[in-house]
Amino acid sequence: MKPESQNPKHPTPHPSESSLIERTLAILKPDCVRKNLTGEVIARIEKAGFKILAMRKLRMTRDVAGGFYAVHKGRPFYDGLVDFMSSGACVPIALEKDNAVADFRALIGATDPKDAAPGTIRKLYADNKGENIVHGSDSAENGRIEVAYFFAEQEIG
Ligand code: RTP
Ligand code: MG
Repeated sequence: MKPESQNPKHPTPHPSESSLIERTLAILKPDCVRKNLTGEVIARIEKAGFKILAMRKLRMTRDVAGGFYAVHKGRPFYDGLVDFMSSGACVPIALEKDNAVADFRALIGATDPKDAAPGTIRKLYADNKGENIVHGSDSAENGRIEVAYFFAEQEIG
């Protein structure tokens, strides 16, 4: 009996071919919705190679927004952030791609549009650090947790 790696029915993937498919959660924030920019931003996300797994439009209550950003509770900007995120409708989107978390943060740019690289979504569309158009998860683990905050597994496809 051949070892598995030499058995053509069970090829061992070469390391360079191994997949790093990740999930990340985007939220098109209330400023994006108010400025009628959701279509433009989604087009940029799709052109960058992200697959949309699930998407919906909703308005977060203060409790839901506060829970989502609970990691920042106690920081000076927390109350303003919760007020803003619950100030109108937003569009959470579950995304999938190789290296999705880092690639999505590169696509949206730095938190403050003043510091964001040219061509990034925040540089193009955001007014300031508070109203910065879009959220992106900051780790693969948080990507999975944040997708599950808005979407049941049966809704994802
Ligand atoms: P996000 O979670 O929304 O994708 O933003 P981020 O990772 O780039 O930044 P994060 O540190 O997670 O902060 C969450 C949101 O809080 C607001 N913020 N304001 N005034 C401030 O110093 C400050 N720091 C953060 C921003 O609107 C940021 O998007
Ligand atoms: Mg963050």
